[in-house]
Amino acid sequence: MPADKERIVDVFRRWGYLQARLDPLGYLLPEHHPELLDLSGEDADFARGAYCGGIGADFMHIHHIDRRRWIQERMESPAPAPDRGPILDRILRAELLEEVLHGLYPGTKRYSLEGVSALIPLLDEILEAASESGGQELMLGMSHRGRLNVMVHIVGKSPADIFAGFEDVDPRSTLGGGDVKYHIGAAGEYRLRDGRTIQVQLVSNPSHLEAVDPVAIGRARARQDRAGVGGRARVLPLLIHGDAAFAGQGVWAETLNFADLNGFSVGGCVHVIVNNLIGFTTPPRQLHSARFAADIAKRQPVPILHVNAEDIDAVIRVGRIAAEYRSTFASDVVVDLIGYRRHGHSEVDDPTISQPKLYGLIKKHPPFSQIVAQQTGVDITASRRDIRTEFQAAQDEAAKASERPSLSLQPSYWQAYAGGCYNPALEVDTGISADEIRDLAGTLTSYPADFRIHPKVKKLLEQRAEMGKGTRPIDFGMAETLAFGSLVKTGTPIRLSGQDSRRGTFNQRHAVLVDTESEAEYVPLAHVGPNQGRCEIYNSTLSEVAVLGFEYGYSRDYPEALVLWEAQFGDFANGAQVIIDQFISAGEDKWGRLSGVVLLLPHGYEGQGPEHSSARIERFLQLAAEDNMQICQPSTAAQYFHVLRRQVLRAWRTPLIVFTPKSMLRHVSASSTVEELGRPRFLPVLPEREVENPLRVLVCTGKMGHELRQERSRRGDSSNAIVVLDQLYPFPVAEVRDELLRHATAAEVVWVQEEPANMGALTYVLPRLKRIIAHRRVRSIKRSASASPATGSAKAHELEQKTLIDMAFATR
Ligand SMILES: Cc1ncc(C[n+]2csc(CCOP(=O)(O)OP(=O)(O)O)c2C)c(N)n1
Repeated sequence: MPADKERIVDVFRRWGYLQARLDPLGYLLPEHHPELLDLSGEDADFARGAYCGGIGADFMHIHHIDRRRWIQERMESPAPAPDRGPILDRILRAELLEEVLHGLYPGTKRYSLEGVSALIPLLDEILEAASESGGQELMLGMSHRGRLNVMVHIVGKSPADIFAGFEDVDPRSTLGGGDVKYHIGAAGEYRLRDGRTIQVQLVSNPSHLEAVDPVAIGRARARQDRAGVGGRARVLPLLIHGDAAFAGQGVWAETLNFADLNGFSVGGCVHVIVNNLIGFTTPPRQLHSARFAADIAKRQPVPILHVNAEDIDAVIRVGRIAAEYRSTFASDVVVDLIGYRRHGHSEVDDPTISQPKLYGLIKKHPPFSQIVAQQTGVDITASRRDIRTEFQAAQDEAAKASERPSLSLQPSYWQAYAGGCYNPALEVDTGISADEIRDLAGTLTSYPADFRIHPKVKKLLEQRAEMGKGTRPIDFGMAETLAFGSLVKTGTPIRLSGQDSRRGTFNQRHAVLVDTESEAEYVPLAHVGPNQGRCEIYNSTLSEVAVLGFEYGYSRDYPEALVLWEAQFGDFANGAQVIIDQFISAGEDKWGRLSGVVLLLPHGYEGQGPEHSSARIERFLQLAAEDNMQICQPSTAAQYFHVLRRQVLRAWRTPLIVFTPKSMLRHVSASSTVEELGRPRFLPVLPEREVENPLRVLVCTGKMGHELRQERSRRGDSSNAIVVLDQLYPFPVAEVRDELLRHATAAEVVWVQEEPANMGALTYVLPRLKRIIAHRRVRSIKRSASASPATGSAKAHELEQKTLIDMAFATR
């Protein structure tokens, strides 16, 4: 291109999208950028044609010159005209599905796609293009808007299955459980033009907008890992967003940050914003500071392709560019499909109250199918009638159904695993022999001869080697590496991520050794045996919600693996509360979908202040019902070892919440022997071993048990038995009863916790203890109820802790 032309076209490459004709209703007016206005002549006309039509390509922020050139080339060459006939049929079907539902079920929410029905042909084109570069599976995450339509036209569900949701057949089958029809996940097959198929997974989704993003990406990564070489091309992740949610919800931006990270990348995700230029009743100028909701994607070198949802040729062209860009550069790409919303937010909502002018305009605006029919000169009367009849028949079929249809089968890799209530028959032995420990310890504490090890790490590995030989007590760090090592050795894959997890926040893990001169890495866990499972331990981004969402998603498609997320301190886990509440706690109840994800949450009152003390045991206990999770606080290294191995060796798949120690990590009283790791199983209750015929039984969990024992021996006391609950949920009723009955001389049972009265396990444990031992007095020792979990003063903490322990030993 001559230099002069290049200069002119370059201005359009940079700013042309601001003058593109993007909004079918003309609300989003072209912005008159002064640099563009001044340009005229043949070259400017050419560039204007390329960059100011129905596509607004915003890509000049991408610093990779090859990627910019690739887009330029696409935008500046003529695009082949698509065959509009079949496209019209797809738009007509999408719109008629909504119309028929509207007529049959007035006053029912369905979150219609009308106004952005071009989504269906857009997805068609993305899938066609993705399949041409090896795509065989689609992992699709989306919220409510157009979801039912996508289920029929992309996931391949029968319309009768969708109508059954409106008929609400078989309500007894979901009493207290299940989910609304526009949140439930589905699996199906998408048929390509040449008859081949793409397997589609539509991820179950809560109402919480964008929360599904990291879950879908984690699921995609798991399926890509399962597929092995070529997995990134094989599994296409695609997220559909609302414009308001895209601009407003941080979880999306946190998820985008995974794009190029070794442990989290999925080789690019195609994002589609179904942009109806409104969020419920709120217009764009109140929803985002930038001109476009999509602008937040510019935080990374990701192209944003705005497209007018009523320019069908442009929509098809954008679909192809997006899919090909993803496969060429393994990059994310955003398609901003700009249309409108024909009805209220849901169909029971009146939009004329907040947007009277806009909705006056929309009422007069013809459906997109009519516009395309006119453009193509096709009479759609007969097709309309035939498609309506087809949908009507589907409704008849649904009305007669007696059973709620299942929208997806679990993939075959779930066959060996069970959810539901705890079943003791699924228990397996988790101990390993002293020989195995010695062998593993040898491998896990060695490194290549020329590896320049850090002196502190060298010492730690030497100590671990002694632990393996039984000449030194085994601490938590060693117990964990032995658990991981023994599992990967027998083929179980392990995936752990969290902030600074490779070294460990408390300098306790050292899963990755770093050469002091070259910073080369060595992972002993990757060298335990010839046919070992993958052991992946990643430092995560500084996010809770996106990282936990990702790992939960990963666990959904990798039941054979031990998948763990570690919070830096358990206090930060509430940044991921939506994943805990909406997926981990309720996923099985709402969607029948299982996960064995493990949360490692450092917890304990050690004077480190309000945000480094409490993982909020009380919140997890409040969520616990129907055996939806296991909540444990292993108080010794051996208990930690067994609970980790139990989680994956047993066929029961339910999430595991582990409150992990901090100061106790290396504390000798929490350390274990080789024999304790060889014991068959995890013990939900650690019984009293020293005191006979006590006057009282102190019951507690975690670090408290060690502190109470220490104080007891300092006092030379023999009247208090100390019983430690290492599992809080499912509550080990039988074990607690046996232990309390064993101490029949004790007149009272005292629950002791370090958390304030409104926190910790108090309100959960007390009634259970009372129920078990109705005839004895049950009381509790705890900090006073408090708005903040812990004091900010280390000295105040010590005073409090001392008082607490004194009170525990005080007789009333
Ligand atoms: C995290 C969260 N906050 C609030 C809501 C309530 N809510 C449901 S839909 C909606 C508007 C969404 O607008 P947009 O993202 O543009 O999608 P649209 O419905 O317009 O397709 C809101 C605020 C929600 N579901 N999730």
